Amino acid sequence: MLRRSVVVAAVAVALALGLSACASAAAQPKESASIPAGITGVGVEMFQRPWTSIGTECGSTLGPAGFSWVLTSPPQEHITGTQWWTSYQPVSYTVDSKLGTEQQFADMVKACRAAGVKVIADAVINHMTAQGAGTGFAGTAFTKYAYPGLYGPKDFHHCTLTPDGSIQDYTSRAQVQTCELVGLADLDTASAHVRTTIAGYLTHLLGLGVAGFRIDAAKHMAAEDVAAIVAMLPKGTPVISEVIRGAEEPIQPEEYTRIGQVFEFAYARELGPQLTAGVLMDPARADHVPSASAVVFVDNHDTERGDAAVTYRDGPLDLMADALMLADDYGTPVVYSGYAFSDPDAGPPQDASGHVTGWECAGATGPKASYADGEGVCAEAWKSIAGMIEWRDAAGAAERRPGVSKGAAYGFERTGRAVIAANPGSSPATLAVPTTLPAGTYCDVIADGPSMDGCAGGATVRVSDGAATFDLDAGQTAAIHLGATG
Ligand code: ARE
Ligand code: CA
Repeated sequence: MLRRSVVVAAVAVALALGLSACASAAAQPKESASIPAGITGVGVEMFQRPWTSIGTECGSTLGPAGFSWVLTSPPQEHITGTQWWTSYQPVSYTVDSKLGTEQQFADMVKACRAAGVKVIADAVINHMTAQGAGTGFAGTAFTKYAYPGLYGPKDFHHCTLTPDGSIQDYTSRAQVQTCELVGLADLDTASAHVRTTIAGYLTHLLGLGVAGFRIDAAKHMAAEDVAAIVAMLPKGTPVISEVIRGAEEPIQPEEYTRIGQVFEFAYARELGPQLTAGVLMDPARADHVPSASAVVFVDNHDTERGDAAVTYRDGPLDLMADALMLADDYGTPVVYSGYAFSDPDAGPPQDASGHVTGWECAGATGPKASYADGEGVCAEAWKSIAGMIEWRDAAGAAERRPGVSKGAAYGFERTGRAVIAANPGSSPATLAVPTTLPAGTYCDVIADGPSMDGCAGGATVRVSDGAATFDLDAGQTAAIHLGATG
């Protein structure tokens, strides 16, 4: 008994330090020599979801579906207010927010780890509040530039490059990194005190069991500042920097890849418009970071309110985009799960105390034609996504072969392992995709979800004479792999 708990504790420590021996060895990139270790497997961003809800879903949904990691919204104390973006105005690093208490956060991490799901926390470390004065969600009184126990006025940049101190010109490196992002008090991340204080917060979260971090607004901190902070964490801690690629801008994601992974915004910008135009093509990836450095997504909490071509509002196209991303051989994919809204500022449902009440995903099996405001869009519970995670595992490291098209229908094979076909057009199409899969009857894991023994769900695709023949309705995606046959 004693021995077992010692082993469990040792494993827990190893996991907390990111030393897990079984951390997806198979998925390690070949070109890893100069690229830091990162997070692998399929992730899901669960935007504004309370800790108790994520903890429950790790056991009931994420683990069983094969998700490897979950990205949470920021866990630190923030300004009060009903908008979702209060999470991005830190008041203190106390882990007590509208999403839950520190105990609830720790319990979530434990439940997720027990289900084989790592937790990546969103780290808001470039700035504190824009709001001038007030009391934070956990009761901390503050004024802009003075946050008790953490920072005083000397710890901020106080930019004088623009009339109001806010960033106006993204082509100016100095403005982007030392002026205020939408008026948010900009930390002097070159200062030793600021770096140590931030590293202390992140170390605390690692102690609660998180595996790594999204670095919010990383573009707004010099890469050397981010590197110095990350260097204070255990070696190998995965970090994903948010550096939105902007065509004419001097600061590009490539500057941050020596620190860890980056979100590659160009990925969705290439894929999304193809779907809405109904013209799918093999990816060009002209301006992408190397695969091992890239975390890719169809949309996230900013782009679903901004320039994302495809979001939950697009129903089957949203699912198609997720499926094509999961079928790809580029990057680490993260599926997005949020809530429906008509007001872009609107927060998720909250109780009188401002705590997010969360939402039930039970019964969600696929995208809905329409959602009520505040209703959860539970992509993590869609059986097609679980089917595609199984498909991705079956595809493994197999090469992505050039695709074939007929009309709007497009498909490709991961050599000898798996085939996917999608029809973003407005009329039905039949597409034969060349494949080296053995002849036979395969189960469509998009229609029926994973592991349908003998294709019990009834949706099948025939492979014969070196081709998989897909009959696709308008908007339909179908996918087959070696491990699911009729
Ligand atoms: C809110 C209000 C503002 C108000 C401000 C202060 O919306 O009107 O001025 O509060 O009171 C989130 C929301 C913001 C919100 C903020 C603070 O999105 O609306 O402001 O929280 O509560 C740039 C950054 C990038 C950033 C995006 C939003 O480079 O890092 O802007 N994304 C992250 C998060 C956001 C979050 C923050 C950062 C701040 O994902 O959710 O803001 O913590 C070009 C450039 C991009 C630039 C983009 C938009 O594409 O290339 O770099 O992104 O324009 O300006
Ligand atoms: Ca900054």
